[in-house]
Amino acid sequence: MKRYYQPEIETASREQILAWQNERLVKQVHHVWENVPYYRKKMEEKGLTPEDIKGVADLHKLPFLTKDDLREAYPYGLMGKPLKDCVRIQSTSGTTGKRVVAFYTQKDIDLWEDCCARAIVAVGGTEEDVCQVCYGYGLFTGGPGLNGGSHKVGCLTLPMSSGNTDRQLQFMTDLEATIICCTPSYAAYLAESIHERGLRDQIKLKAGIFGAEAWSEEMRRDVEKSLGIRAYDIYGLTEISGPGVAFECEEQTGMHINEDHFIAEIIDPNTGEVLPEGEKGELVFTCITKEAFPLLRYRTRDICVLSRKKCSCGRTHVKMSKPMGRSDDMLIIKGVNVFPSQIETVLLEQGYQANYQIIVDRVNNSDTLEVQVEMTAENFSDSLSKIGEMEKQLVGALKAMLGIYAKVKLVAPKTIARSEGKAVRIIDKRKI
Ligand code: DLL
Repeated sequence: MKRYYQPEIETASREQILAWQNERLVKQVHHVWENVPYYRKKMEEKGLTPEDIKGVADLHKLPFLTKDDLREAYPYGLMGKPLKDCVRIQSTSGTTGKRVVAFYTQKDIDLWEDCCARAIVAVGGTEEDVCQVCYGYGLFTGGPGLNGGSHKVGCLTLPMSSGNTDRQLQFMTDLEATIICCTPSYAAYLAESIHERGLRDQIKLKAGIFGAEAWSEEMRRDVEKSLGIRAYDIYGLTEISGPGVAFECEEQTGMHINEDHFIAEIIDPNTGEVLPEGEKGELVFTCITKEAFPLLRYRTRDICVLSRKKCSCGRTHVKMSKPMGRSDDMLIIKGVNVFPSQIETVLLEQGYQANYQIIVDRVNNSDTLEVQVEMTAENFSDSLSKIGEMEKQLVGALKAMLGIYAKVKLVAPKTIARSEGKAVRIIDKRKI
């Protein structure tokens, strides 16, 4: 059976990988210097010219990019190619103000799909497989990325997108899907629905590729057992391309980062200092092959550890651990990026004050979001029907902002505990 999609790259020697990185980084820095005035200015502010970057050893000299830069430069300020050379945009799941728009040339799409194809072959995918993609299609990168990867491998691709569980199960059974790609929480939900409907015997799945949100080893074992599959992690972010920046192999002990396209560093989130291998910190990526959206030293805010321990699968690319948290306050709920500031904006717009608490939990492997908000002296009511109406209005406004359902519970003024230090606004009860 084919073990690698691009064996010469995936099992290249460390020297070869470093040689690629050195050469591509130098070229990329020149590309960015010449085509992205926003970043050139940042380099100039540090007194740097492209000649100062001779290889990976000089990477630490370059300035960081953050989500704030992306917002400031929105929408076109970080493009490395004119619009006429771009063929696609994708965007993050966060909404209003927090949206990130990433641009792709045809070559960018091609290399991104290669990364997703590597992930599919790593879980045993071949042209004999039927690959059911139930990540969202559209602006979200999950569906389009894995769809492209599945085509490249030659699987029969079922472009299902997310939701509509009945239809998912019908195609899964009728067309005998063997690989499923979705968020881990949706996988758990599908598993539950399969058992409820007594369909377990009709399921031919052998592997799942689950990512876009944090999930635990316990959840892996649960899903593997209930679906009779092996469950693999996949990582990525819109800014850097989408799914497939890193993917798990048969060893299931971390995700290989596609180092021929992305150089990974781990930094101390407080000082920005690069940490030695094996230490936990914030993951930073430099894209060395992307043309249209060539981010250098992009701070992901994901906290993890890198390891170069030899992997039994034969791949030589560095492995990242599952992200262990974030260095900002972004929550990922049902795969959707949610910033507490978005919730606060809605509450204030709707005439409430910033006395609220966000409670996130995971019930039956599915995320739940509840917002408890104090009524104000002005809008206080003790009529249950009036409170019900006010809650319903907030649910609608939150849905419009976040794109997901949040349960709203209005409470009497002055009942949410005040804090003397930083307000405790988020209670995340999920055990991940
Ligand atoms: O979630 C891309 C993706 C799609 C990855 C499908 C995997 C599968 P964004 O919406 O831009 O892109 O969100 C990126 O999601 O910075 C992490 O915090 C989180 N994330 C992504 N994959 C994982 C994972 C897609 N496997 C943000 N485990 C990232 C934990 C993940 N967190």
